[in-house]
Amino acid sequence: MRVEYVPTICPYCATGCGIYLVVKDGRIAGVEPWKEHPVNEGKNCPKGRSAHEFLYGKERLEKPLIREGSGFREASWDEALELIAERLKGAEPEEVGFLSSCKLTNEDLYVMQKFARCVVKTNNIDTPSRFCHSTTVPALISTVGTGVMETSTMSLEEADCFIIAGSNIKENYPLIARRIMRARERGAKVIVIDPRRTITARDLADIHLQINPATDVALINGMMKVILEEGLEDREFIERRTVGFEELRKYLSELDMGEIERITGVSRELIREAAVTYARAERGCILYNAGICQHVEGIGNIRALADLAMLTGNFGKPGTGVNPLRGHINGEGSGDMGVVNVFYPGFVRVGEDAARKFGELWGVEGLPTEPGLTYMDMIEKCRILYIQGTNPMVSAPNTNDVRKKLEEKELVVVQDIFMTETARLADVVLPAAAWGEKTGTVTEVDRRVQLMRKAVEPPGEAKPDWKIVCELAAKMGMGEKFNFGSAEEVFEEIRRVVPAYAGISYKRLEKAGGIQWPCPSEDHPGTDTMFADGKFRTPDGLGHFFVVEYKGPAEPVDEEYPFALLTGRVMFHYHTGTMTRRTPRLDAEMPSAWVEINVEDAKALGINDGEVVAVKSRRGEIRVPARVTGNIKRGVVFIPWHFSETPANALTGPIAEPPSRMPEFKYSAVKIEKVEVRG
Ligand SMILES: Nc1nc2c(c(=O)[nH]1)N[C@H]1C(S)=C(S)[C@@H](COP(=O)(O)OP(=O)(O)OC[C@H]3O[C@@H](n4cnc5c(=O)[nH]c(N)nc54)[C@H](O)[C@@H]3O)O[C@H]1N2
Ligand SMILES: Nc1nc2c(c(=O)[nH]1)N[C@H]1C(S)=C(S)[C@@H](COP(=O)(O)OP(=O)(O)OC[C@H]3O[C@@H](n4cnc5c(=O)[nH]c(N)nc54)[C@H](O)[C@@H]3O)O[C@H]1N2
Ligand code: SF4
Ligand SMILES: [Mo]
Repeated sequence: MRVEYVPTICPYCATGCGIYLVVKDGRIAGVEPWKEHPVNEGKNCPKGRSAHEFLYGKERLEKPLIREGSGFREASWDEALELIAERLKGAEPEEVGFLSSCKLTNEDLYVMQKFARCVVKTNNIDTPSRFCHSTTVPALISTVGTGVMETSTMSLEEADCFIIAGSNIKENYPLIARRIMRARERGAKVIVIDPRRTITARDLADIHLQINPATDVALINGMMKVILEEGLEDREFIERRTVGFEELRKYLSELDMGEIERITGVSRELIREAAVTYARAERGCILYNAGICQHVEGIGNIRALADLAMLTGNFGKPGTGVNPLRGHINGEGSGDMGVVNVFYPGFVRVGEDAARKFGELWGVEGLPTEPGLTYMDMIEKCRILYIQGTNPMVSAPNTNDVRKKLEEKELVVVQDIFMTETARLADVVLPAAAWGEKTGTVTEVDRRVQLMRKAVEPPGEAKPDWKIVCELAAKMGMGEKFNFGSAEEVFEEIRRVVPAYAGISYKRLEKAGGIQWPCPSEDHPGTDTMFADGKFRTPDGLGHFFVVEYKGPAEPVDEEYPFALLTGRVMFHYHTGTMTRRTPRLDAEMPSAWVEINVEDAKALGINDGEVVAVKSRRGEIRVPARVTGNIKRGVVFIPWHFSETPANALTGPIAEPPSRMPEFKYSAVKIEKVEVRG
């Protein structure tokens, strides 16, 4: 038997842990630790340890499929691509939308956006980053000039105080949590802001601010008020490196701490303790994620956190900053590659200049100059949808409505590795090669570009995503612009058009741990810490304070819908479950969903632990067993959203206005009812 060890990167979260794939006779038989990999040093969480199993899961797509009646028939690649090309040729650019992915490689994504812009001539392209960090990008661009993690996973150990806001990091980034634990062993303090007493709060927090959901702005304003009252602000930093402080100071001085206590549900003593602990730190590090981002007022939440970091001068050193935790394996890369309705590759803003610049680089005329539609707006408005590596029937808000919209479309193409809930509604299904079956790069949470290597052949006729799209371009008469012979050739073009990637090559990426962008030239080592040169990336190089007023959620609880529903994740599952629920070891750990409810609330409703209850919102209803606990606040309930048979997103709904168009996954008004048992 031939055994081979192929070094690669875990396909799940954006931590980007290294693993070895053990290949026996052309099949991946297991995963082994990659001890020299600097991110995880040979450790992996349960998902990483079983990362190969889903490849052999049921419903793996192996052939193109075309709808016939209520089912599908197999088709040749030629026939399937011909059909799509004909429909695309007959459509106006604004009628077509591309829902792309944070799961695919940079090469796959770059080719997809190039197709949308060069062939269809539309900026209607977006990814589930819309649901993840669409609030981060405008918030941090307006405050510090760029929406990226400012330190690195490894440098977290240099921090002496962490604020972990709206992230259950111990479950969702276990190998990043390990760095925080190490820092803590050396004396670092940890402040966790979360309405639930999560495993993160339990195991990592010195101070847990168990706030009412959607009240973070009030809390952070309260913390800043304390810092100013105590004279703990970094005056020199504020004067030299920022603008807008005076307005903020004045606004904060007028706030009433009693009111802040009432809104947040956190005592002023605890707010004070947290504020002083952070402000006194040498290297204070803010890490935030979905609990902060996924709100209609998410941009405000993040601006307030940036204010807090600027007030205390926590920038430019390893282990500092206001750090968004990109979640998906290639969430960062999807933005870098321009798979966004408002950015060409390299975050060049859509407009006349961008169209001219990329028109010259690509040798194509008439590139689109107007911003395209966002994820949910494409589902609403486009006649033709090309859905690649995303599963909106489970991951998008208000899934009952998404189903209706998809059913009304003239053409839905789904390019995935499995027959997903979304693929079942498609007209054409295209089988993609998965991780492990193709080569390509991904960009992790800390701007770390890494190489994923092909270990085995894809099943049946499945092909790498970039290749499928190149073949479709050829069918549309644009083959010569998509004449790539390998993923590496695509990457060479990426290097030419994205300056931050210019110094990165496949050769250099053979090194464990990859390279962090910006990396402008081949002799550049990559960038561990942003802003180390003393300048922000704003046009004037300064940090911009914002006055952020507390506004609250879009759909506050009321008498009819008295509970605030939070949705989120668990360690063993990943998003819509297409991969982890096809991994027997993981599914056995956690086979179904539940609703977490406070002991007192359960008592008042006469609900016992384990009893199935109905959870209803204005948009839908699901039935799940109650998990009665003291770890969640009164008036708040939590449902993990990984389980499509009990879809949490049947309940969610409100979406922010532009620019973020972020769904409020972290607050929907619901009611909980006992389910009548009929005898
Ligand atoms: N195991 C696993 N790991 C993952 C993923 C996965 O699906 N499974 N997904 C990856 C992706 S794409 C992402 S984006 C990340 C997400 O990572 P996290 O942000 O850690 O994920 P969530 O569990 O969605 O939400 C985090 C916390 O926000 C809290 N929260 C809810 N509302 C509020 C609020 O109003 N304020 C505050 N302060 N907190 C609130 C919730 O109680 C929850 O504990 O995880 C990544 N890692
Ligand atoms: N209620 C609620 N909803 C949420 C969230 C929440 O906290 N609460 N979080 C939101 C967040 S942060 C995110 S990031 C989104 C995630 O939402 P999605 O990205 O839509 O969810 P995934 O399950 O990761 O979907 C990835 C899809 O890609 C497919 N796939 C995997 N590998 C490949 C490949 O190589 N090629 C192709 N073509 N396909 C592939 C998988 O089978 C799967 O169908 O969900 C959002 N939705
Ligand atoms: S922490 Fe993330 S990248 Fe690391 S093994 Fe777990 S899922 Fe994979
Ligand atoms: Mo995400």
